[in-house]
Parts: sequence; C-alpha cells; structure tokens
Amino acid sequence: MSRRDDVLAALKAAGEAGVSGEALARELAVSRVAVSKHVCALRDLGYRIEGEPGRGYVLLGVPDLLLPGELRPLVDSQLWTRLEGGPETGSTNDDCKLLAREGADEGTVVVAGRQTAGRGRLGRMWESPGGGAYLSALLRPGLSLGELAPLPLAVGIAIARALDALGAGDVGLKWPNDVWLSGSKVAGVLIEISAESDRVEWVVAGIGVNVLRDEGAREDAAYVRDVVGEATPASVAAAVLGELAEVYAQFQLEGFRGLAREYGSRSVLADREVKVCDVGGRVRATGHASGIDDLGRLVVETSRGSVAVAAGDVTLVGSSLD
Ligand code: BT5
Repeated sequence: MSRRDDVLAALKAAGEAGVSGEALARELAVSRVAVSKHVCALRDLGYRIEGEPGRGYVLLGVPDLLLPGELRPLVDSQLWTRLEGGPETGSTNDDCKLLAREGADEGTVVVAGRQTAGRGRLGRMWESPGGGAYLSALLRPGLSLGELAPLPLAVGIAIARALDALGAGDVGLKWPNDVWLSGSKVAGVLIEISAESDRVEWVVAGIGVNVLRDEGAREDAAYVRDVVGEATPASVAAAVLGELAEVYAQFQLEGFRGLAREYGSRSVLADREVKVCDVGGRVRATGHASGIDDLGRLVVETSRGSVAVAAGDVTLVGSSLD
C-alpha cells in the first residue's frame, strides 16, 4: 500500500466523524504537509473530502471509477502482487504490455477508471466510459503458444463465475470471448501474447466489464449494476481477479480440458443455428452449434459434416444479437 492508500484507508475508517490532519500525520508517521498533499491528490482523483488541514477531514464520496486505491484492499489472491493504474488511460493492455517488455513480474495488473483508446479484437473498439472495470493482467505461463489458444475462453469462465458470485444470475458465454448478461454483452476479453517461435514470453489478459451506465454508455450493452444493486467497478474487478487466479491455476495444470464442460454449459450458442466467420471475415461454417471441444474450438454440424473452428466470430442465425 502506498502512503496515499494509507490516508484513504484512515479516512474510510474514520467515517462520518472524520479525522484531523494532525491525527492522520501521527498515525502514518508523516508530516501534516504530506497529509494535505495526499488529500489534494485524492480529491484530484474524484474523492469528495470535506475539511481543512486544521479542522479535520471527512470522506463524503468515493468516485465510481476503478482506481487502484479502491481495488487493493479487496484483492486477496497471492497471484496479484502489483497493482498499477489511474483514473484514465489509453488502453490498459498497452500499459501492461509496456510493463511486460520492461520485465515486470507475472501477477502485475493495470487498471483504469476509463479508457480513451480501449481495444477489442481485430482492431475493433472497446467503448470504455467511466463506470466500467477495465483491467489487464500480466501472465507468464509455462505453456506453448498452441496450448494458449483457449485462454480467452478460460478468462471468460473466470468473469462468468465472478458475476455469478456477485449474484448477477443469467450469465452466459458467447464463443470465443464474450460474456453475456440477460441476453446482451456485458464483458469482453482481449488476449495479447509475445512469443518467440512456440516459446511464450508474456501474456496480457485484458478484461472489460460494463458495471454502471455512465454518460456515453452503450444502449445495447448489459451492465452489472442493473442486476446487482451494490456492484461497483472495484468489487467487480476484485471478484474477476479472484476467479481468474483460480481458473489460471487450473488452466496451467490441465489446459482447457477441465474447463470445457463448464464452458459448454454456459454457452449461449448451445443448440443454436450459427454462422461462423474466420478472423479474415470468410464464412467457415453455417449450421447447428453442437458444443465446445477440449481445445476450446466451436463445433458446428454443417450440411457437409462436423467442423471445429479455432478462432473467429459467430452470428446467431435469425437473431438481431451478434
Ligand atoms: C472484445 O473484443 O470484446 C474485447 C474487449 C476487451 C476490452 C478490454 S478493457 C481492458 C483492456 N484494454 C483494452 O484496450 N482492451 C481490454 P471484440 O470481441 O472484438 O468485441 C468488440 C465489439 O464489442 C465492438 O465491435 C462492439 O460491437 C462491441 N462493444 C464495444 N464496446 C462495448 C461495450 N462497452 N459493451 C458491450 N459491447 C461493446
């Protein structure tokens, strides 16, 4: 925890009664000037703090943004050892990739309150206004590039489990990397990998979850707060990181094999008519989605037999949802 986090924790602990600058300085063994600087920095982040150095401070409001200071106290998994980020960035994946290239350890996480250049797959955009949970986790698995192909699906399972645990209900997975809530997309996964030949150097697992509807929020998307009244970007991010640590441990041990059944049972495509395009946009298969195999491929029964597709995009035939 940084000194600023300590000041924030002390303000939260003091509650409505508030705490004087002097008491804070004594408790944290810093000068009163340092305390007042930390309070200013917290105000700049959007915390509503009433008071003056001499009269004491009261925390009146916490911003609805995913900030490291909000998330840190909620993360308890041993895997996540370093938490970086701030109220706004371009893309947490880009920030995390920079840290990966500088040699940061596995377990480093970058979060942001909003993104100005959030990315989806294949050059698509991920709309990232305030109120979402945007995070990127640095992993250094001892697996080959081929073995990592189903990782986006595994991360999807972690998000689905987290939303379940928060009480969301009706959480589904749409192959390959979407999480749905009540019939609309609530979260997406963007995995980026650096590898030399088949040897993987690092993996950045980017996760975006819509939590509350801020100005500029998409009308056609789902939001966790709509079904879980007390959800905050930090509580959602903490739940996702907790589940991701477990899923990642299992994935490293047994690959996707141990997760395929769960993915299948959560799949919104199960027994639906689908059209699958490859990453180049060419139609690979049209037919009945019969399941997800142990390699994370979508299996489609077509008029010319069974086709297993490893990567691409799916449209539900006869549905406006894609
Ligand atoms: C994804 O791509 O779903 C991956 C999204 C990953 C976002 C995270 S946020 C943290 C990290 N940093 C980043 O820069 N990215 C990651 P894809 O399957 O390509 O879906 C993109 C499509 O989803 C867009 O073309 C839109 O149709 C739709 N979309 C965009 N923003 C959305 C949102 N906020 N909610 C629901 N759907 C959205």
